[in-house]
Amino acid sequence: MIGYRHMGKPPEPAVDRRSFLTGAATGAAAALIAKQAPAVAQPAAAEPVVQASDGGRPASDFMVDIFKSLDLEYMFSMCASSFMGIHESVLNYAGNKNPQSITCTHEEISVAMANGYAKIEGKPVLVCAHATVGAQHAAMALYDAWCDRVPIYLVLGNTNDAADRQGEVFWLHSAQDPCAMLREFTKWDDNPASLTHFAESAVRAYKIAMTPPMGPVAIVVDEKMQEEHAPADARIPALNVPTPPAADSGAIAEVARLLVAAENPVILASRAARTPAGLRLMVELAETLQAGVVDSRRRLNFPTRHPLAGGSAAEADVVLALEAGDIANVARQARQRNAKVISITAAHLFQRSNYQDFMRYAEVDMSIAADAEASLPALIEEIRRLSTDARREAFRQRGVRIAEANRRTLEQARVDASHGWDASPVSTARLSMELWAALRNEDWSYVTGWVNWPLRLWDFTQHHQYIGRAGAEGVGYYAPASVGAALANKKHGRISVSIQPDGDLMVAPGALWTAAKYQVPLLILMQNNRAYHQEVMWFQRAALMRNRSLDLTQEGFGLGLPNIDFAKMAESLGLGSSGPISDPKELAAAIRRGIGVVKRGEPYLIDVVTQPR
Ligand SMILES: Cc1ncc(C[n+]2csc(CCOP(=O)(O)OP(=O)(O)O)c2C)c(N)n1
Repeated sequence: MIGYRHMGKPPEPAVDRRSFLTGAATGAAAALIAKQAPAVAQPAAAEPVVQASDGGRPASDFMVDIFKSLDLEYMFSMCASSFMGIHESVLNYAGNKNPQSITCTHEEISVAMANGYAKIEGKPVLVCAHATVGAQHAAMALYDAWCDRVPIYLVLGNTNDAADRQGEVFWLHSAQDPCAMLREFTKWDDNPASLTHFAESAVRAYKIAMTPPMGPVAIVVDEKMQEEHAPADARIPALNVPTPPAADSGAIAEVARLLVAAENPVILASRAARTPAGLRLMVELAETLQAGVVDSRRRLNFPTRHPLAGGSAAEADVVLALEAGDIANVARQARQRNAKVISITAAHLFQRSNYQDFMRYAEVDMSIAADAEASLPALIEEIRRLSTDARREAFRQRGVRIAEANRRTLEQARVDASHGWDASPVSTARLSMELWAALRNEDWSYVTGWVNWPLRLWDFTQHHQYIGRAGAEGVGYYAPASVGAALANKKHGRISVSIQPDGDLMVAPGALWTAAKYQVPLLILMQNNRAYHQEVMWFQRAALMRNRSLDLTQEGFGLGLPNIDFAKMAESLGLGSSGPISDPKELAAAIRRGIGVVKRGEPYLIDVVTQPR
């Protein structure tokens, strides 16, 4: 098979449909293949297993029309014969636009990139992968998306019919039920038996992925079906994404009553703001009540420097938990002091058994199975309706107290950040603040990083400025997710930045090449601590508890000796780069240079050798 990258324009005369199916080529195509073919024995051409079409368009063109109707902007994939019909239609029928094919060097990268994209754009791209092997590579990134409620739209090519499998590799790469291994952490999957079935399932899959709680879906597309003839009257079903489920009016009235009467209500949020509108609603809710917001930031749920950003559930008399994850401890402690806990989450509407991201059972006082963001408008209105002048005055005084406490917390964070300011290797606080100094007047988006200084000290005000972490904390997420998010940010003209852990980048460094190839404007600052530091800490804890030597920290946990030269690595993958930088005084100039490159529309990597965290 010839690679499209090498082909440029399709050879003339093009491979005819029949010979394409049998593996034989004619004319210029045959010459080109002969020139490029590896000198290994090729399987004998099989008999045609699909009749040439009668002149109608290939079914995969129709499939691509479906993807267009779903407004899937990109197709992320590592190429494979099992979805070659679709891929060819994307390139030659759709003109490589909506979806545009983006080459990824690993299916885990395809899915993690789709994850980052979805968290910025609020919708999926098309991800195509080779059944069995592709699904296996994609699995961890899908699990990240599952735990993080991110819509991923995965299409797995497969040769369903044993009689169509042309040799050993087809058998190895096909399965009876390719989605089986993904089923525990996908919301829905299907293996359509006809084109009509495919059309319905493709639209249904989008609908299911986008209905809160959002999540990954997978559809198998039969390799042979892609080569069928699409009937002229083939119809694309109309998409109708359901309105997200909102809390009913009785529940809203009771929640509002409790919150208005509370002396010290606190709002907990983890994935409450699904959209920019959700962030605005969160601000409206907090300001209406003058209640503090504790944001565990699986998304940006609240502006980080808002006077009400912060608080403590441990002192609250009413806790309102909005898509808040693990609240079992909060609920138990609240129960002990007669405080009330209200939980609103769409998680109740869809759960599976084996992978237990639902965490400990929380004994809350009100459990509302609804999407938090969709429930906020009615809740805010009801709080306003119930608030008397006297209550509003009490809210105002509370707001002043909370703002003062949060101002002190911010001051403390500034003091904490100054420790080791001139240290070499560079402190992660210095790294973060040098980056912030260069960014603060730009339109920016912090697309990755688990260093928490930016969230403590930068002024995040907009939903797209932060996308949260890996849902399942799987190492290997950050680099590709940041590339996907930066690709989504590109058309908005935003500067995407990431603080990239070294261990994470080593899982999927191919993401850098994709960033370079498609000119993704992303500034990557390495948090190169030359170790899997999280696990170093676990090792130290284990050894200390056993009163044994700590000297082995570099064995199995270190990423130094040999030190990885990330600047050279980036350069070899097509990115501009600087470093390694160990002297903090060199940082500002390198960051300015990097931002200049990113503003030209290209990625840039600065290797910064840092303190562990
Ligand atoms: C796929 C996977 N394998 C192993 C782990 C265990 N683990 C958690 S953190 C970590 C180290 C990550 O190192 P790095 O990305 O360099 O960040 P650092 O801890 O050094 O800040 C590892 C290996 C994991 N979370 N995911």
